[in-house]
Amino acid sequence: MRRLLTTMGLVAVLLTGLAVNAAPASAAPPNNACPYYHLCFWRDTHYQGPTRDFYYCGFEDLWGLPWLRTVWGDVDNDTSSLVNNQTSGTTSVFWDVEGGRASLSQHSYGYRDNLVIDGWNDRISYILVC
Ligand SMILES: [Ca+2]
Repeated sequence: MRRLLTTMGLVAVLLTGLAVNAAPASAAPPNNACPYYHLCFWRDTHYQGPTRDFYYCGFEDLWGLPWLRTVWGDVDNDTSSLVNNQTSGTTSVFWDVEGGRASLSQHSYGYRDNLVIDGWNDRISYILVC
């Protein structure tokens, strides 16, 4: 038992050290920011600004697709944060056609609060939902 407690103490110290040295964790979205079974995009980082969400699995071309509740701008090359709250265990894929067809993926449940940090700010043009 004493050995187990010592081991647990060592693990706790190591985890504490990791937490101090790790990069700032991505901030989770507010509750209900993205409904279950949806993939949600925001124009700005940290889930701010106009939004758009995708319910159906499949391919989407974002060119010309307007942000909701705004009078101008479209989703193409403008997404700065996202939440994947699609069916658990699925993965959505995002492409930047201007950037040499690079792709980024995000499993569900998961989120990216700041695509600037990921090197993906305002780059997503095509998506495969789920
Ligand atoms: Ca943006």
